[in-house]
Order: sequence, then C-alpha cells, then structure tokens
Amino acid sequence: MKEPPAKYVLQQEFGELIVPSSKVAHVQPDHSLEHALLVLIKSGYSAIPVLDRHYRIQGLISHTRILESILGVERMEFDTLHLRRVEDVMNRQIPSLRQTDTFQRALELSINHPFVCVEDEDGIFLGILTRKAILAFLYRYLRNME
Ligand code: 4BW
Repeated sequence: MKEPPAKYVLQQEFGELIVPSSKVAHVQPDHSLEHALLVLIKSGYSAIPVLDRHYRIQGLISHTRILESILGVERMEFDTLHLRRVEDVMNRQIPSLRQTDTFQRALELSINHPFVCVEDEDGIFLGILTRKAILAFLYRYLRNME
C-alpha cells in the first residue's frame, strides 16, 4: 500500500501513539521525595509526571532533581527525603499537548523532551507521548514509503 505524503502525516493527530494514563507512573505534588524516589526506582523511569488529585498536570519529577535537592556541603542528606515534598523540587516548566494537536507539533516537542504529557480540553491528563512511540511511528512510515 502506498504511504501518504509526509506533509499529510505531519498534519495528522497522534492519538493512537499515546501511552494511556492508566499505564503511566506518576506522583502527586504533596507526596514526599522519599515516595517519589521509590516510584521512580520501581517503575524504572528516570522522570515521571506530577499530577494533582484531579489528574491535572503540575510538572515532572526526576532522579536528578531529587538528588540535587539533598546535596549537602559534604554529604547527601538522604535522611531528609521524607521531609521534603515533590512540589518543592519538581520542574514546572514543561510543555503539554492537546489530543487535537498535530503530529508535527508532537515531533517538534520530542526533540528536546523524552516525553510530553497529553491533556484533554478541560486540562485533564490523558497520557504521555514518548520519543520511542514517535520514532517507531516514523520508522514504520519511512520503511513503507515507496
Ligand atoms: O521500565 C522501562 N520499561 C520499558 N519498556 N522501557 C524503558 C523502561 N525504562 C526505560 N526504558 C527505555 C525506553 O525506551 O529507556 C528510554 C528512556 O527512559 P527514561 O525516559 O529516561 O526513563 C525509554 O524511552 P521512551 O519509551 O521514549 O520514554 C521516554 C521517557 O518517558 C522516559 C520516561 O521519563 C517517560 N516514560 C515512558 N514511559 C513511562 C514514562 N513515565 C512514566 N510511566 C511510563 N509508563
């Protein structure tokens, strides 16, 4: 089957590529850094979304941010992890996509972001779009081109 032209693909929506919220590891802003580190280690991911109780995107938290926050002058202050909150160290400057955005927009964002959160028109988290899903889609498309 002949693949559609690249221009057409870039204008398509990317809904089928989304990792649904039920499969995305996440934490809440008021969780402790100890809890967040546990979730990161158990899930195997280096960074995960932070969502509030209504499933709205608040930021992202990573190993690096947590470890930087407990970096003392002479030692890592691991004993303070349970006292610190995710909201104090999370990265709030993260882009998000609407499910109605184009594949081109998703592709542009994936250059600098390993994953991008996707929300609906009410700002409710739907899932994430990963660089892996985007690359796999592009790879299939290029392989099948004439
Ligand atoms: O536990 C893992 N399972 C699988 N299947 N793949 C993994 C795992 N951990 C890492 N990977 C692979 C993926 O290819 O390493 C890449 C980089 O992982 P990261 O960034 O640094 O933890 C993964 O690439 P990706 O699938 O394109 O994912 C990009 C980023 O999206 C990940 C992580 O920050 C986030 N992410 C992906 N799936 C997630 C998730 N965050 C929460 N829950 C998920 N289900």
